[in-house]
Amino acid sequence: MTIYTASVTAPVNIATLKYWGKRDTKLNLPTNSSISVTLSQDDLRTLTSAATAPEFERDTLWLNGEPHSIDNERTQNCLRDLRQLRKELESKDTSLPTLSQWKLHIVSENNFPTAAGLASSATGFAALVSAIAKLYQLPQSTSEISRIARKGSGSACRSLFGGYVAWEMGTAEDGHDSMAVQIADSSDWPQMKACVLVVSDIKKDVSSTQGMQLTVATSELFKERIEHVVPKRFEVMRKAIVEKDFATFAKETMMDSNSFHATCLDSFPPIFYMNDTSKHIISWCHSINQFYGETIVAYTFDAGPNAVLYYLAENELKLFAFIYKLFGSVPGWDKKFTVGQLEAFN
Ligand code: 2P0
Repeated sequence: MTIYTASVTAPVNIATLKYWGKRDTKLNLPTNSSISVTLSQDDLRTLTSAATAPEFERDTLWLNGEPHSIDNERTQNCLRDLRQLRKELESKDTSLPTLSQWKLHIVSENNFPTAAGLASSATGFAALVSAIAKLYQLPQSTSEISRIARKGSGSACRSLFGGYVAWEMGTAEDGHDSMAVQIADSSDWPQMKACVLVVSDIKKDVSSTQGMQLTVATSELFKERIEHVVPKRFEVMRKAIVEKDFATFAKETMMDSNSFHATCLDSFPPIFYMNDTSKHIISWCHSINQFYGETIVAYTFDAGPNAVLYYLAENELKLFAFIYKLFGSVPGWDKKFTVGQLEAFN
């Protein structure tokens, strides 16, 4: 039996300008563009292998050693799009094996705990889509493939690139212009580092999908955010990344985290993702910047209480002298990462 296989890894991305709100829940089309930083794959990643053969009887998926249903709409949408692209390739070159007609066996594994609030759906769908795109030898660009990953999970489209990444919301109803693009490579600003402060590894009680729909439906502040705040911030943050202007990047990152959590609080009933420890971390970051008389650290929080800090390598000792003094140094609660490169999946 001939089995065709391909393996890829997909890295974690942490948004500095948050995706929060969908204008189309089926296609995962966002209400605003977002920006993220991709962490190094040496640290956090999903490894996915895809295999196909004419003898395979059904599509199967194994996640972290457990069989997992593939019958959900999001996964089916991704598989359908990928098979369609492969089919187009096969119809142009009839000597190609007909992989588009065969079933897939997919095995996926994270090297970080799923519940730690580190966007496992993003890396999961990014790796799944990239692995199959590689298996099918699709000629499409990474941005084009990111459109398919987006249908699996919105933030997944950003994990197809390394370095500094924008997800452009697009305006088309069919979502063909809603995809990820790279703003800068990790080598363009290699001094940037990130640290995750694990405040809690308990799974969040309001999922991102539920939370963002509640915000869209009930928050007045949200309208102001998507119409006026984010479009301006997107341009300022992109420029700060290109110009390696840490003070501006940090200020916009912190303000955007606060803006996103403010819209959560403004939802009805309100959504609380941060806890008291998260709020202490915010206060202390401002105190640290004030103490040094310059911005050396930025915080950001996703849909959970864990903090991600961004800082430049040259300030690591300055920052952690404070962090350990304030919060102690329990082994493993602070995890430091570099910004990651990513090889093209094809
Ligand atoms: C982000 N988050 O930009 C924001 C910030 C959480 C807070 O993307 O429904 O898991 O799969 O499209 O991508 C989490 O949302 O939501 C998220 P779906 P997703 O990273």
